[in-house]
Amino acid sequence: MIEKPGEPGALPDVAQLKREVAEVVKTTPVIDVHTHLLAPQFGEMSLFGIDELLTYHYLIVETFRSSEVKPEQFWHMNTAEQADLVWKTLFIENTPLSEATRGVVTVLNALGLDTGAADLSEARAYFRSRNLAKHVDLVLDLSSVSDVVMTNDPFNTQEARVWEARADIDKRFHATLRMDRLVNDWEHVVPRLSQLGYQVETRGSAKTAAEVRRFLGKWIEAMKPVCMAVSLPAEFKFPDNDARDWILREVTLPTAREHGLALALMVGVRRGVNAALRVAGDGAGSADVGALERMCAEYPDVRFLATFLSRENQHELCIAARKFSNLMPFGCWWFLNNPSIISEITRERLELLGTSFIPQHSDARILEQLIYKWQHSRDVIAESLCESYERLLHSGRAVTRQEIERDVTRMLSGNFLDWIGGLPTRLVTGPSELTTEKMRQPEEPDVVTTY
Ligand code: RAT
Ligand code: ZN
Repeated sequence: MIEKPGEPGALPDVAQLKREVAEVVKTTPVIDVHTHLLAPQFGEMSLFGIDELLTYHYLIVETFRSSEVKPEQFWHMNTAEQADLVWKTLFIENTPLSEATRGVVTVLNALGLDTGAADLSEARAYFRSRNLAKHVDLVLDLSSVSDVVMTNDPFNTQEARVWEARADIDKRFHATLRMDRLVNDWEHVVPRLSQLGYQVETRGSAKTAAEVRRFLGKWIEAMKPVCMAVSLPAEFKFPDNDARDWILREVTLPTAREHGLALALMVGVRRGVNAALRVAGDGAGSADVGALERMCAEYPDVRFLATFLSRENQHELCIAARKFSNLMPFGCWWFLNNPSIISEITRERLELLGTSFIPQHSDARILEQLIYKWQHSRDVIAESLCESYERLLHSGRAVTRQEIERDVTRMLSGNFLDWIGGLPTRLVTGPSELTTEKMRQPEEPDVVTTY
């Protein structure tokens, strides 16, 4: 039943509406649909603590801007030395005003640590004293994150060992089968697949495509991913006449179909703009949203999640989503994950799409980042949503607390659950089918993922 101003449950008072919206957005559990976190069972790949927080690549670039240290010097330091330098440069010698620096302050504050400490000794002692399992519970609780979607590269040998061992991975952590190497680095992937025993050749053939699909099928069986994902360059075209187009058409999209997996496209990255900065050296570029529209039109039976890195592409993405019901916009990605831009994008999406989008993901790489990324984003999402409810009120329709809860739940978890058809269960069973591949995994060199 639609509540009118004055009817029971309706919230015609703006101050009260603001309080209710803020509370609902703050406390509604979220499924974090794209992170680089790994469950504790992944051992040292599962990052947490002050040294990792401070050596986040977003902060490394900011340190270069405010200190004399050159990238080569920085990369020669150990993690603790790097963290000390970042702390001194960005938090003591400068005021932590940027989004990434403020994030560290939010985290320290939430954990009851000194946000203006002269050095890192107190914070280091705190994290050393933590039991990881309990710490994960605390962080998920403080961030109201119910489920974390990881990024899993099937070519990462270190990670592969955990999947092969069929470890009992924390059920709140879900896999994404990341396709970047296959889709964007086909030439280097071919020798690797051959080494693993797949009959593939650089010049795509039906046999090669079938073999790569067989490879992905095994990983899907092992990881039970919630979806597949790939980042694409700003110049991405579809259709195109290159290896990427072939892989997408013959491998990725048929795999999405066969396994009923949604495909997340993250478009607009320019990798290695300044290669000396390593993981911190990527940039952004405006992309062609038309390429995504053409893919949605050609593959109406595949569900796409999409995010663009350039601010300029956001409006077109909303319009594309209005045209294709197999397209779900998600998140304010990477360089867009700042309050001013989240606010703009969320308001634009609400105006064009109602609640039929996923407003945010964290992209967290270090566990405690969940605290700040979600706290900061929720504040802005609440403001944007409240603005929409206020306009609606002004037009003559007051909302109820139940409606607010329904809307927020839809955006923070419902849309994603619908899209992926529910969260899969990873059953820990007998020996993995991947064991045969394990025998062939080269011991050296390890492929360490940067995705
Ligand atoms: O936001 C990030 O941390 C980036 O480095 C990327 O990893 C990006 O999110 C990606 O998934 O490619
Ligand atoms: Zn990411």
